[in-house]
Amino acid sequence: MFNDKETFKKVFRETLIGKLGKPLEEASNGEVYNIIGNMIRENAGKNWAETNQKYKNNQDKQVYYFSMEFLIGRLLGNNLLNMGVLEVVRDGLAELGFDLREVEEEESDAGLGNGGLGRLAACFLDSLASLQYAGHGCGIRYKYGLFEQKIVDGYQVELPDYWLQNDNVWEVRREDKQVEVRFWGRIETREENGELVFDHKDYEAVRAVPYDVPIIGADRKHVNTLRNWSAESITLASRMSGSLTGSDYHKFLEYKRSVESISEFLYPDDSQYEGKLLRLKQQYFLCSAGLQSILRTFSKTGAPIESLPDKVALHINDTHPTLVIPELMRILMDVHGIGWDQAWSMTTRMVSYTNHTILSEALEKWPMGMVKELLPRIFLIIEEINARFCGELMSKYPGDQNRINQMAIIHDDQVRMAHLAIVASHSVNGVAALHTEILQKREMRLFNEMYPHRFNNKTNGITHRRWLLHANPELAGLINESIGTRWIHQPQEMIGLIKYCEDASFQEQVAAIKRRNKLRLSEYITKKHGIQVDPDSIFDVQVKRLHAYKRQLLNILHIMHLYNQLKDNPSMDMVPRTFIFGAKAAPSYHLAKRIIKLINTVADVVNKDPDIKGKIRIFFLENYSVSLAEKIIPAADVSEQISTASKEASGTGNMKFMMNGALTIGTMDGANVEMHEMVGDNNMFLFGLRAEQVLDYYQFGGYHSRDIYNGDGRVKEVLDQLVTPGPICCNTQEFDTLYQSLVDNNDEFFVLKDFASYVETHVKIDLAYRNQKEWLKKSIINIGHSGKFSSDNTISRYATEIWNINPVK
Ligand code: GL9
Repeated sequence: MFNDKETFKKVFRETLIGKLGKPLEEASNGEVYNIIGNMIRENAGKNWAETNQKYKNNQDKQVYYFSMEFLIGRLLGNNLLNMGVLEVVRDGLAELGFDLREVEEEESDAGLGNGGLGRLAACFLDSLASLQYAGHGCGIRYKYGLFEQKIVDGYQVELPDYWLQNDNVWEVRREDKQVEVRFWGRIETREENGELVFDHKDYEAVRAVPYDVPIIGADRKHVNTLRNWSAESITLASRMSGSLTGSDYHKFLEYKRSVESISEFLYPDDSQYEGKLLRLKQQYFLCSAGLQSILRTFSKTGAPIESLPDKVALHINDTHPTLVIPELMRILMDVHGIGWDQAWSMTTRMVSYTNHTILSEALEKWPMGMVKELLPRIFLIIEEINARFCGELMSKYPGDQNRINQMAIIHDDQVRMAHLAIVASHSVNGVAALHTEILQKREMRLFNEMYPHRFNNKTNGITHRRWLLHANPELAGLINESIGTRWIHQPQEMIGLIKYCEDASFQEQVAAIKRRNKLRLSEYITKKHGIQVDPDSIFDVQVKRLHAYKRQLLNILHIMHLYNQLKDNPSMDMVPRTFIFGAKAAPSYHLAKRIIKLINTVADVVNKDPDIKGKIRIFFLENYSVSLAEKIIPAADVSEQISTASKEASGTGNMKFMMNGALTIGTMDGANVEMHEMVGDNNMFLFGLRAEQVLDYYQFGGYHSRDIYNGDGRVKEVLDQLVTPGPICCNTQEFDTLYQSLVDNNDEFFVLKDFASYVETHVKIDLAYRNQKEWLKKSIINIGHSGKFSSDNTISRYATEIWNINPVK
């Protein structure tokens, strides 16, 4: 391993020449990326093997985090950081004439996730490895990740994300670890020694081949595994016995195509359930392959199967991998011959479940017939779990059929995955205090009554290694200079920064770093949009998935209002603002796509208007992704966290902005509530309805958005601009649906209701920014408190309170 610059240069040069057969000077950034990536993976290989050996010897309990999404992003920078060689490589490369930042740009993002849920899984993997827990990821190796977004004439266009084009240096194909997953067919039962035996006949076999990615923890010693499964066909020969005919061959090709489609692409829906057969196949494929491989590893230890719950914890990230439950029951009973009661006891001791949303449209409910046909044995097991559970309900609440209907796992010919997950887990957690409270008091009240000890909160977190040390190295450096480096391992020690919040020289340095980050982002924007950006303006940022509840619409309506004010009074006194958006909309989510078009339309009008003298600029940055987030967030002054209260389960972007010194304008929603608890009214800009109020409106009515439209001239003006010919509405009916959703359909997300207080709060931001000393003080206070949101903190709690695992010695 190269621990100093000179050794690195020597090894790098030799490897490069050896592999490429040409001198260093002729290497491209892409080739440099490839060489370094391979060097790092090979170097990590030794520690990877040692970590696995350690697990084997100690027989530590291991946790497997099942998730349909791991939004990893790029790995080179973070792996260099965690290997402790980031500076060595950066400086060494510079001396050889390469810029590490540019080299990093050569890596394609592993976009195997939609947004917060998938990114959380990736942050958790980093923390598990860094805190030296035996914790692994279990996912799918999608050939295409989340679509690439292009903006054409203001509209979103989706392109396939073929991220594996220039092969992936981080993964290792492990054919020796493949397993078989079975679909379709029928179940025959027979008796053997007085026991019922279930034979799966006429099934279709799919080969699951794992690709392992090393997850390198901080200080490089500990290396866990993210095991992503790929679906492949079994060979023609093993499928067809006897002689082949032409039609066999065609059938085989058909089969091969259908099998490979299982790991072909990631469903691009954000918090939206789509009852597609292929999605159900993906879910079972993940659960079955993952579990089989876990059990195989366990069997090699020679320990009795009954001790499995002491050695393995299984976590399901939302309901997507809920089939882990019946699949584990199947393996325990049908393969290991364990009886129902014991299998059930083992399963419930092993499985825990995180809920990530209360949006009803996200609830997974699979049609009974579909489950029964695709997964006949699994369906029988779910039916039995349901029957037993309903029996329990009947004896606990005799005669209360209504309650039983509400709680049943199978009802109305649908399998309710959340109910199955709750019933079979020993722990159910929400992702922020408010969200957990809503689950317990409202959404899952009946289950909470039945299992009061099962529910708990684990507020989300983010890895400060990627989101501060790597994304904002200058700020990290300043923190080191002021409070030392202990915070890197104990992020809560960032609280020590508070004592510098009024220190003039510290403030100046924070400001200078922010300005350099803003300049860097400005260059990026100017390159993409051909428009100059004022680095002294307030960078006001909303980046996240596009969703009605996240209210990008509120943001753009406010900007339209500001613009109207400036048109009326061009000399209006305001600090110039640069509004930055980034958001992907699910391809079939028409309303969300209209909002993107509106933002781009307003941007076009405003950015071209000389009257307003550049006081407002608006940019919609296309293809928001992990790597783009790493450029945007360190440059933000204002973080927009403006969801309808009660709707954003936690948010994690809010935490990343806070950690990078942006001030939040937000509602009392998700983790914003906990941010507010820490920093107080003075250091955050809160506005709008509270969750209680929103939920009461939903329950009891009493909100009439049309009254606000008629009563507030500002609201009327901007809404009319959406639908009457003018600069925004160019004789089309493009924005009619947006208008209708707000006025005719009573504004489900309270955009108009919160408009006035949002406008007012933005005025407060404008005033606050003018006092730079006060602003910087607030910013430093936010940074200081943000250590609490490190995923290291979150993961320690999962480890002790849910999984019962300890760091490996
Ligand atoms: C989400 C919630 O909406 C977020 O508030 C939360 O922070 C994350 C992680 O817990 O989970 N649930 C959900 O379905 N998504 C979330 O972001 N959506 C996507 O991941 C696209």
